Amino acid sequence: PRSTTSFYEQYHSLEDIYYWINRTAQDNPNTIQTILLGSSFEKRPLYALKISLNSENKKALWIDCGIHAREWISPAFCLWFVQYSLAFYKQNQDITDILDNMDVYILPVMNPDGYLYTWTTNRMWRKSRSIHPSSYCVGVDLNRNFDANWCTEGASNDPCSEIYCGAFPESEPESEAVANFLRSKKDTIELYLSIHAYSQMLLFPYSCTLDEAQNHNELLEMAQDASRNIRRYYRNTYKYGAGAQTIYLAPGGSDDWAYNLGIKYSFTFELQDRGRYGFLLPPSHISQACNEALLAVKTIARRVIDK
Ligand code: ING
Ligand code: ZN
Repeated sequence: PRSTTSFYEQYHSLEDIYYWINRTAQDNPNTIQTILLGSSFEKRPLYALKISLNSENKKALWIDCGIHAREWISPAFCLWFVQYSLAFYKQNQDITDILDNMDVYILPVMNPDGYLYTWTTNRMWRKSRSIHPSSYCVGVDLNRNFDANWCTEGASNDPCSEIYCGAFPESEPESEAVANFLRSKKDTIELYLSIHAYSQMLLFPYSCTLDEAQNHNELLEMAQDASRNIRRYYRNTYKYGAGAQTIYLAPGGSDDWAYNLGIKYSFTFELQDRGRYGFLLPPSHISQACNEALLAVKTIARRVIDK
């Protein structure tokens, strides 16, 4: 890579990401706080960063990345977002308005055990790395492990499946830690975002049923607005819609669960690309992929703030 390629235009090992989390918090003591949410099955810490530029903030935005191990662009986006927030506060109007009106919680890697496994052993691993008493197969699909029509059509109760739902809702320490934190903050968090890849879609509840969410039209307008902005500024196409209607029935997802908890603005973003490289998106594409997602965050957060 050329020497001008920045840290944020590369993928990073789990060890580097932990180092980055520490360093970022240390370097920004007045604005960034680390929060230990819990630990993974293999006992790695689950750290979230809280960006707080105004102590009287009432609203909050939550963004989680790396729920699925092989979707490397997702943790890259969480790092990108934190860096952009620190660098462009008071420089860019949109991020300034977000940070003046919301605390932001960022979980860079929800599935650290799986992420590490994709760096060492199997690049295409999706699930967590928990072991099950009754099977030789490893891991749970953390995005099927939340309590939203858990383990119905679109998930599997076979531990060997890529969409294994786990033994019961929140059976996994990673999903339990996130659910516990969101429950404890549910009155302040107004916008929930979960970052995945790939396929370029802006999805919202429901994925666990074909029924429409109560504020479906409002969510649709927000996603449509974000998709239009991406098309205008980056000449790229993002589909949008309710998950079950747009891709497939998928029960137990985090966005549906957060929505049912009472977070009425809840989205799952599927970042680049549409299949050319798939999960193996080259580092040279990180910048545009993250800028597109950032524009979607700005567009949707603006509408939540203006409520
Ligand atoms: N896609 C998501 C998945 O877990 C999804 C789609 C979104 C499911 C929201 C449930 C809720 O299958 C990827 N790429 O992981
Ligand atoms: Zn995913």
